Amino acid sequence: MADETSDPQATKLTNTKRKWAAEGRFLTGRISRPETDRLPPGQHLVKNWPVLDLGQQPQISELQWRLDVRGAVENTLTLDWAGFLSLPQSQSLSDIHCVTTWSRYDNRWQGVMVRDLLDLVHPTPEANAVMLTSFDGYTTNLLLSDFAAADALLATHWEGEPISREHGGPMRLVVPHLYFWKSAKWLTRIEFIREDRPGFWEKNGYHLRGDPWAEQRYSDD
Ligand SMILES: Nc1nc2c(c(=O)[nH]1)N[C@H]1C(S)=C(S)[C@@H](COP(=O)(O)O)O[C@H]1N2
Ligand SMILES: [Mo]
Repeated sequence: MADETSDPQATKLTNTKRKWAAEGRFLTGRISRPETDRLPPGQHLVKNWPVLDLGQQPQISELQWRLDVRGAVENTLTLDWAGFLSLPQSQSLSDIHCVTTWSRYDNRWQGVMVRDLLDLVHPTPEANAVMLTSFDGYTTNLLLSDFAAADALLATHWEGEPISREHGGPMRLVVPHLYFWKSAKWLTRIEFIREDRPGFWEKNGYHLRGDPWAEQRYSDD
């Protein structure tokens, strides 16, 4: 084994990742599920893609667009549209599970993996959760371990096309392993916080975490 301190590849970044791995920092305890168990309890499949939001669908030009990343991080970051597009681009295929009981399989997303953003900002050891804020005033909270899921994506494209305004374009979050209300459309601010606290729907009766496999729909579940 190479001595990690003398390894020229051992950048600050890889050291941070090793530390996270050693701490088991982003482990969710989830296991992969067989295809026969793909639909979470109480869900039904749809082929279309319903639109759900607070009713206000902000129109954000590329000129106005900003993403602020702040709070418990080593490097705060403000990205404009060009800066965001210059981050590593990835693709992922995932299912949508909405708390209103529809699910939609095999959505092809393209954008920036949340993990690539985390590598840039380096959450501090105090960061346990994120509060997300969108251009329409919507907020939602996620544990850092959920936000940092391997398939969580800051998505700009769906099925090869720019995400439409009604579905949260030009950029929305996609966190496939939680109910879709956690996947903020028109995302503009990510704040890393020490203690998890409720966002909009979570204050209005929805579950703080929202795991569809555990049917965490409402807060009194
Ligand atoms: N900014 C913002 N994001 C949001 C919402 C919203 O009202 N505003 N609604 C959430 C809810 S409840 C759901 S089910 C999904 C719906 O996404 P869709 O309209 O693309 O299907 O967006 C989530 N993200
Ligand atoms: Mo929803």
